[in-house]
Amino acid sequence: MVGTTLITALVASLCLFSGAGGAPLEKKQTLSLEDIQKQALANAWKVLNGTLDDGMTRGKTCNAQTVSIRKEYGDLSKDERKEYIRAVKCLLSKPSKLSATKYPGAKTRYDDFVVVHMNMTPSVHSTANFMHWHRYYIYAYETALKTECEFKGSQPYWNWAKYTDLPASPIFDGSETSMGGNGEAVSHKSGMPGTPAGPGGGCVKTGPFAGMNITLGPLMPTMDAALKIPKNPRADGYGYNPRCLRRDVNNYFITNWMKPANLVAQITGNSAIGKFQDSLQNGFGGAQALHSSGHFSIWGDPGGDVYVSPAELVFWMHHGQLDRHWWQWANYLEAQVKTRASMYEGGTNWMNPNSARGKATDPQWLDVVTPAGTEGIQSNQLFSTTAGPFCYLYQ
Ligand SMILES: *[C@@H]1O[C@H](CO)[C@@H](O)[C@H](O)[C@H]1NC(C)=O
Ligand SMILES: *[C@@H]1O[C@H](CO)[C@@H](O)[C@H](O)[C@H]1NC(C)=O
Ligand SMILES: [Cu+2]
Repeated sequence: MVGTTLITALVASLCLFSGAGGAPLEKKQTLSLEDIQKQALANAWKVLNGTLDDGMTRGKTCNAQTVSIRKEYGDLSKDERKEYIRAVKCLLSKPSKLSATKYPGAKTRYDDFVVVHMNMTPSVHSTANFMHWHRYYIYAYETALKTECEFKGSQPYWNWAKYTDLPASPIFDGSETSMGGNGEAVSHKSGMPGTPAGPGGGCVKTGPFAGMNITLGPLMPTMDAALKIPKNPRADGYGYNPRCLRRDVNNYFITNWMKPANLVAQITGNSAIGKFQDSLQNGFGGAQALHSSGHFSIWGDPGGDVYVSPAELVFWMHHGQLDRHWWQWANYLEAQVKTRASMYEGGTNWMNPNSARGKATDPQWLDVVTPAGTEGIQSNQLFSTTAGPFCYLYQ
């Protein structure tokens, strides 16, 4: 109950200073995750409707009629889920646009996304552009689904705090409307000291993606070495290494570190973006970090591999939630919307905390998965989900 303790402490310290202006602060004490979502959405609508200024310049093309709403996977209808699955399968079946000599492991259009992430990993994690680049990256994926595979919906997300039994959730239940089931139950140890192994660990053999192979990596594997996952023929991980998609979907992280109170504490306890994004990656108030906890809730190969993780099909729903969490933080306090929209803080290389400071004008790159007309787009165009190239809100 780390999160609850923190909120109690926060509330106590707020009360000390509340005085005459106590009313708005009292409201804060009872904020639930649902309240945060409700407030964020209401404020984001005001921004879109022009009744609240977030400091961004936006054209008229993104408006109440054109904005798309990203939903939780479990809130999609079965037909909507099937349509998403169809589009993902389509990307998995189209040929790669990369050089076969440089990237022999990249066979499909989907693999192009994995290579781009592998190439950019050190410059887009624990850096100033962490949230911004990944927002852009998910948008590129959603755009490819739409423009290359006629996808009719919006990119769904996985609400970390929604399920208490993740393998049984609509995302992983192995039904025809899931993203494939958990990996087969195989005896194995956890790849992370101090954590229990999950109930899977083997190949995904149920649902629409049963029997699927991945081909790139591994580069930074986190599974038990006894599982003997084959090494990539090349040191850079770009060689062709066909092997089954493995998962170890587990409840350890969601039940310990991703409860509603953990999410609320992380959002309400970090008012500057530097601390907000650092604690998403390094943990907050004694809890494991939400970002890595999401990855490790799926685990497996490549789910736990920071470089190759987008080859895990649910990567996009996990990072969709990360993007939503940031959007909630940026929007849930009306008086902070303008300030938070343009906050930008941190370095430019994950291995070097003293690397050059990121600037809001830094260009961001996506190589062969760049959506048309967005080459080298600056971070400051990626601040709002309804400005720059984006036009979406979260339900
Ligand atoms: C913004 O516009 C939409 C669509 O017209 C409407 O449904 C919504 O209530 C408006 N929200 C605000 C906060 O004005
Ligand atoms: C998956 O990879 C294995 C191991 O290389 C191979 O035997 C199998 O034929 C591949 N399956 C598919 C569907 O490509
Ligand atoms: Cu990443």
